[in-house]
Amino acid sequence: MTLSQQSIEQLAEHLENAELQAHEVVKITEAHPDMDWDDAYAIQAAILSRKLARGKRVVGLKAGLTSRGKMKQMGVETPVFGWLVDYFSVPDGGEIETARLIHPKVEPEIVFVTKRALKGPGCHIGAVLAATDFVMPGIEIIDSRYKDFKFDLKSVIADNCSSSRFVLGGQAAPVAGLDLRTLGVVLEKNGEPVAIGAGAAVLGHPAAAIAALANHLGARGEEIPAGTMILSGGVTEAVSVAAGDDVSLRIQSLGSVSTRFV
Ligand code: 0L1
Ligand code: MG
Repeated sequence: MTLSQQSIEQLAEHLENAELQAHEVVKITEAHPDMDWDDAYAIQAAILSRKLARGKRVVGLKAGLTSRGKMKQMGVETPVFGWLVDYFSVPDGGEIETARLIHPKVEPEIVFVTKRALKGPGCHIGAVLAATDFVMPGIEIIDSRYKDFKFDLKSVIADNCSSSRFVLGGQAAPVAGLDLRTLGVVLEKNGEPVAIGAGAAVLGHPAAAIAALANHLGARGEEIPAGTMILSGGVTEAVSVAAGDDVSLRIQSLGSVSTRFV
């Protein structure tokens, strides 16, 4: 690590204020070009500590930048990982207050819920499928706190991977009998398809994103607990939204989920 504990806490406050006050900031690597991966995840953890200290609860985890579409869109090559807290959750069909966000985008996700703990290193898709209780559709709303949604990997990790809101819905289905690679995904904005894909866009198999998260946590002596909800990453590139937009996601065999930006 290159940053002092004091800098980590100051950067966490700076990024969390940007989220809570819905304003853009310049990417933090401009002022801290030598920060490393551990610094970035330490800032992310310090933002979470601030929220936990105010009584917020972790309700899930996420992998991001797991599809070629997303990697190409953001000009990066590696998946990233973050956490989801209670107030990020929006009910299926519910409204999202656009004024509380900066420049939101939506992305279609295959969501996993575990029934057994998963621990790396060496976690693989077989272990993930054996430990999965069910999968379901989810819309993730990402909202980078960085100017013009432009960042490098360390800046975005520190910003908790642009996490902002999520909507779960549709049908919860066990993975037995489903080929998650060939599940068709259609994201619609105002009734028009705007992004179309299939599960294999996520690291070849969406369970690979969950295995990557378990291996990432394992390297830090942590695990994915049983009963954890995990967003496996956008299947397609993310789509910008504005107040007045209706968004719905259909995933083959898993039904649909929707939200409205007001
Ligand atoms: O969920 C995601 O894929 C977001 C990862 C961070 C990069 C971004 O904001 O697109
Ligand atoms: Mg995502």
